[in-house]
Amino acid sequence: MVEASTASYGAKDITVLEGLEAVRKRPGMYIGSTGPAGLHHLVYEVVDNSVDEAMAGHCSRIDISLLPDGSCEVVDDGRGIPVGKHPKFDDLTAAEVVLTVLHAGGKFGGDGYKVSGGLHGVGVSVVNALSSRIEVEIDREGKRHAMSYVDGGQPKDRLSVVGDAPDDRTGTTVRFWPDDTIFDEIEFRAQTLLDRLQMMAFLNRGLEIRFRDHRENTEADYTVFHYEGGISDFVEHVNASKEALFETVGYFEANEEEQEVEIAFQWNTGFNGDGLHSFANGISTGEGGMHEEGFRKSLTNVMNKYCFERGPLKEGKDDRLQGEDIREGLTAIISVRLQEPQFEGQTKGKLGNVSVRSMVEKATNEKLAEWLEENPTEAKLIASKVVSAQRARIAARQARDATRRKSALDGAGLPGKLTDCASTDPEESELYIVEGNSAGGSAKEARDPHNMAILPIRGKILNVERARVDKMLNNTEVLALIQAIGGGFGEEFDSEKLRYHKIVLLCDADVDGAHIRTLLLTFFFRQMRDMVDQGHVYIAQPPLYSTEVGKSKVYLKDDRAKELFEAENPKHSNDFARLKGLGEMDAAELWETTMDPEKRTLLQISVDQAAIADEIFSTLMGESVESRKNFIQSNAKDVRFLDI
Ligand code: 0RA
Repeated sequence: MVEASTASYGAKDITVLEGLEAVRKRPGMYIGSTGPAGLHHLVYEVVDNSVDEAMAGHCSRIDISLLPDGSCEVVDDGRGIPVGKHPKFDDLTAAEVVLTVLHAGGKFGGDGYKVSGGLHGVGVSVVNALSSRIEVEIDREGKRHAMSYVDGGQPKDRLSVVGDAPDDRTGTTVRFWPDDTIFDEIEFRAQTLLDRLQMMAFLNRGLEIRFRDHRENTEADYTVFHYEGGISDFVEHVNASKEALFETVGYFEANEEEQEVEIAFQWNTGFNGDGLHSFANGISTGEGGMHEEGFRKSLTNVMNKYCFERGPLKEGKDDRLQGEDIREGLTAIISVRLQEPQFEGQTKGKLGNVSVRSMVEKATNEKLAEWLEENPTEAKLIASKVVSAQRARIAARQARDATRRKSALDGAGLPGKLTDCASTDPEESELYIVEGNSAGGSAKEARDPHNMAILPIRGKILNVERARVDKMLNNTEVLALIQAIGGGFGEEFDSEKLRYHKIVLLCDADVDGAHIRTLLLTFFFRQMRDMVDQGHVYIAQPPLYSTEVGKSKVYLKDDRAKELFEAENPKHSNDFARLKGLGEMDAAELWETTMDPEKRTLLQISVDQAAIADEIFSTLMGESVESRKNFIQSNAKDVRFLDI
């Protein structure tokens, strides 16, 4: 036996390294990309393993640190990765297998976890494969064990006991240095990590997740996420910047043999219809799926039943409520856990397991109805809110029909202010939304008429966060936007019908410009969400400075470009002019600096974590002046709409 296993060790060892080599050859297959998203994925992959320990009831705290040497350290107080010999790889300890074999994770040994998180469940071995160095410390059975790998999985120090575990503690520490030959960039962005860690803490009630950024300040304290209320606290958090319809957060849960669901909800006085956020095994399901279907169907039935039985709707006289009437102003979190989640759809963000639909539908049928009975004051407030939403919808439909007829009369149904491009191929077509008529004029003159369309926008468009659909449609600027873009809006929005695949916002580099840009982004986020998610929205970057060099003008994009220019031209003596408005450039300059595809820089807008983005948009655009002030004060350095 011993001989056989020793003989086969070499072969197995090679298989192991081949596995990691495959990850290094095609990182995208394992972590999605080698851009920022993939880089941050490494952290989540390690943290997910600790969260799995927590879900199995063995871990109560996870500490994540970004360290000055570029590494990231994750410490948990779980059981520690097992350190004994692995039954299948007889020369390797279990811990070494976890670090070097793809998909080994916590699954081996037969009695692994009941349900496991993990983005795609690829495991810590992938992090090893994509790190220039990784160090693992395991406190278990009274001893501290350590091992390390370099260059994407080459063993440096094999697992050995290095001392006693302090106070008999158990737990795992993983510290890794992302490989700069793999990733485009190896600098972590703290806010990206914070957003996701907070979400994980909400989804795992009672778990304490702490984060500190020691890269610049080794004194920096932990940010602590710890929610005894779990997803109820999540709902409260999302609604914090809105005006709640009532104080209570509703909550119910249901468990079946191999799957479970938790739902928390609260209505606010706002009009958004997309406050439903769902998760499966702790992973955001932004494209919805079976759990959302079950909830929506039951929610509509339960509320109709309530409103017809208890008022204010009358059988035979009133129309049935539609789902959207009920979801207006609703913030709800659905979290399901199940054995083998099937993630489908374009971004793998849609839950496909059919059994989940009936579980959620049944649970909501029973428990939401019960909740309405037990909370009559809240139930009445909801009933009157959903019925007024129903009335607004009917009024909006009439307004919409009227505008449809009007635009049919207008011919192509395109707004008069639009200067369209010649091409009818959306893929190559770009729509520039330009602040102000005079800049609009320059842009029109500057553009490439083949594929660039120009739509000037006057002043500030309506703040859609606060306005209801019927009002919104009476706003000419908003109407022009909807008609030009071509995919409709709201629930009916269809990105297949987009007339342009690049929607480029071109605003002044001043406060008003920033405000208009925020209003436009809010509008797109709320009413044309797929367009944002699919990366069709961009921000143009007109230069901040200009200066004269001899007879010609030089434009500089930002402060950094200005510093570089100054460093390279120490003798340059002209004062720099700060460009305030697009209007200060003529058509040729505008083309040269901002629109020419060969030279321009466009920032692509992405919205990663919808629930958190939802909250930020509400904070910035909603009713509560106080929370807006707080947000702007605490994020003054970083009020950007990228990666939120
Ligand atoms: C395999 C089996 C067990 C735990 C783990 C892996 C484990 C992995 C990681 C990664 C980071 N922290 C972790 N904590 C635990 C089960 C342990 C047992 O049965 O005692």
